[in-house]
Amino acid sequence: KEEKRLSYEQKLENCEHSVGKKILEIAIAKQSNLIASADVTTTKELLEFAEQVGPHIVALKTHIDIISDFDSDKTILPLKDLATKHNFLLMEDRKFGDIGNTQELQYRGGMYKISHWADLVTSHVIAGYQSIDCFMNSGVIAILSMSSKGALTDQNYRAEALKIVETHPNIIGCVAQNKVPANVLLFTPGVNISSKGDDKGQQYNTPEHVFKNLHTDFVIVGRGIYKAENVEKSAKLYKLESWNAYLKSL
Ligand code: 5FU
Repeated sequence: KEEKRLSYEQKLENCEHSVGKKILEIAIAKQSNLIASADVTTTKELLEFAEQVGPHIVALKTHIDIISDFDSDKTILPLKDLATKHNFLLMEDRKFGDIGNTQELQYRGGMYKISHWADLVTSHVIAGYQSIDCFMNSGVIAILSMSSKGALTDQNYRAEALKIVETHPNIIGCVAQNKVPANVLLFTPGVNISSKGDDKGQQYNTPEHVFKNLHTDFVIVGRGIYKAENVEKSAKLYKLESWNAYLKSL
């Protein structure tokens, strides 16, 4: 018999990390499990996008280093205000992948000062357990496997990575394309309703597929929303499809 998935309420009871609790509380309050990926390249586009999708998402995922006119006062301050206004978290998809000392410098310093504003950060765990110690101000989402064709995250790698995910207190969950134990929050990118992939190796599944087969907790949608003709409408559609797929998977 198939193992049942846990509800957000059940996961909230088991969750110990404050940011993990927060994202679950937002999911329950907004009836949303959608994370919008804001892969736009100017501050203006980023803020407009956040304003449009804000009411429908639990978190806004950024690649802050693709913003061509980044400025902490003009980019981050208004973004934080929008996050407060619409009750969503900021998730920087930095995919750290270095030794702890270097990651600490990248996380706290440089021009982006990620530790000052990111509620969540993504990180590989390829450098080992201790490399994750430096992320003190954010919840960490570990990369277990990737959505692109030919990714090297094979079963052995995933099994070893999962041991770190399940034991490191800074880690709240992981990004993966496979099922994970019910106590780990699962974030799944590579989600699109109308496309199967792109010509650069990206592969897409539907919300229905990932909730039913992977027991995903949160879907991450980029081009399906920010490239849509009507961004707000598309965010709403992905929110409803994903929430219904979650309810069906219970
Ligand atoms: F870890 C991962 C992964 O395995 N696949 C991804 O696509 C992260 N991503 C990110 O999700 C990627 O960097 C994009 O920011 C986003 C997906 O965007 P899309 O436009 O929906 O393909």
